[in-house]
Amino acid sequence: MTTTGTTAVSRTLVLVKPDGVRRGLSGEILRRIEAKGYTLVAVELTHATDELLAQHYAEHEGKPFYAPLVEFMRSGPVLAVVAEGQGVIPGFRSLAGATDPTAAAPGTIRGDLGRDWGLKVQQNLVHGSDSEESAAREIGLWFPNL
Ligand code: IDP
Repeated sequence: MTTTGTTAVSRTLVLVKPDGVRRGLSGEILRRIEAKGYTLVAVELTHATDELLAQHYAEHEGKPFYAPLVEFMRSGPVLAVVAEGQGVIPGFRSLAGATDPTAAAPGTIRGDLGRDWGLKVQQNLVHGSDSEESAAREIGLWFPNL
């Protein structure tokens, strides 16, 4: 038997990216988060600024997909969400599935709902923090008053 051993309650930052909002999938994505048993702590529809995105994606600066990624994230509103629960950081990433929607397993958000649209950047519907440190940093960026 394997276990992730995550018993602590933590918080993660989820973004429904512009493709998810545009395609009317925000409700379905929130439904999956709640159906898993996580609690929604904050939800805000927002149009991200270049400055916010530069901070959010700082680790990817210099990579070939960085500029198209930021441009895509600026192409429409984003639904920013803080979700809370036991093991929510790895748990939401399991719900989201692999980065590439074509490779993402069925049953996951990206596997069930995402597609490879043949563009330069992967429009993969959602972002989820990848560690405790990232979650704290990203929640501070998107929800400075939380
Ligand atoms: P993640 O969102 O699954 O954590 P990251 O590696 O953190 O994936 O990349 C951030 C975002 O950058 C991805 O969600 C995707 O939109 C985009 N991206 C990552 N790798 C590539 C790539 O190789 N080509 C195009 N876009 C990419």
